[in-house]
Amino acid sequence: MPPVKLFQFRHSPFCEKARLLLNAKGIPYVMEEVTPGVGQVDLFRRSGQRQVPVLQDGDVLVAGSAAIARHLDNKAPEPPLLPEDPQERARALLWENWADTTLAHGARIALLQAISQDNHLRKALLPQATPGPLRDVLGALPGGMVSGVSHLLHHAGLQQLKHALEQLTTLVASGGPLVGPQNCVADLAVAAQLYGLKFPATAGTDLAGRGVSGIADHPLFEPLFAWRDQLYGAVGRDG
Ligand SMILES: N[C@@H](CCC(=O)N[C@@H](CS)C(=O)NCC(=O)O)C(=O)O
Repeated sequence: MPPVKLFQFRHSPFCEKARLLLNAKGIPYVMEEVTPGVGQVDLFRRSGQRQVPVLQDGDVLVAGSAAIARHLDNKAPEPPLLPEDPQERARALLWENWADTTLAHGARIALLQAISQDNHLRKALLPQATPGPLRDVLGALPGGMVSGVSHLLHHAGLQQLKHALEQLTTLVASGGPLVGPQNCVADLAVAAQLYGLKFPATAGTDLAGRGVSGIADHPLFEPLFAWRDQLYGAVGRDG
């Protein structure tokens, strides 16, 4: 049986989520980097949609990180990504949905702004095949500048993100999982969306430890990123 294949953008948080899920399951996988634009046309032909991550498991193609999580639980029930207890399960699914939508949106805005202000971050991220958010940055950065207006537009979103991160930091202070069993999909989905806020070691030496200033380097959020790094260790994604 050939290993499963993950079609991905290296620095996409949703692809990081898929990689964390595969790691948590202990399922070996190979990665295929999708070229933004042209590669997505090919992906559309195969999967009927143009976004990554897409998982190929034999003849089956699964698009989207949540669908991938459900697929992996069906494929290999142990260890479960979702709790068995119906109420815990519902909680985990709500957490996953929040991470994939609200947290993802806030983190994306924060990273876009950080990239516009941080030369090193821009250089480290842009030479690679550019993931979705970064393609947007290219469009939004005529001459490498972001207008004052877009800063104002993003301000409320950034504040909301910081508030959410404060609550998360409080919740993980005990070191335990957010919901259910260890390495539950809720925790993995949240951890994945922290990717660009403070890049983990898996992002490579150019990026590791960097991220959004005011978040990556703020002592208030240290326990949150320590929790994230511990989770990476627990699923064996710390190299
Ligand atoms: N809901 C999807 C979101 C996936 C997503 O937003 N993927 C982005 C990369 S972070 C993408 O493929 N963007 C390219 C595009 O939209 O054309 C999931 O959970 O996997």
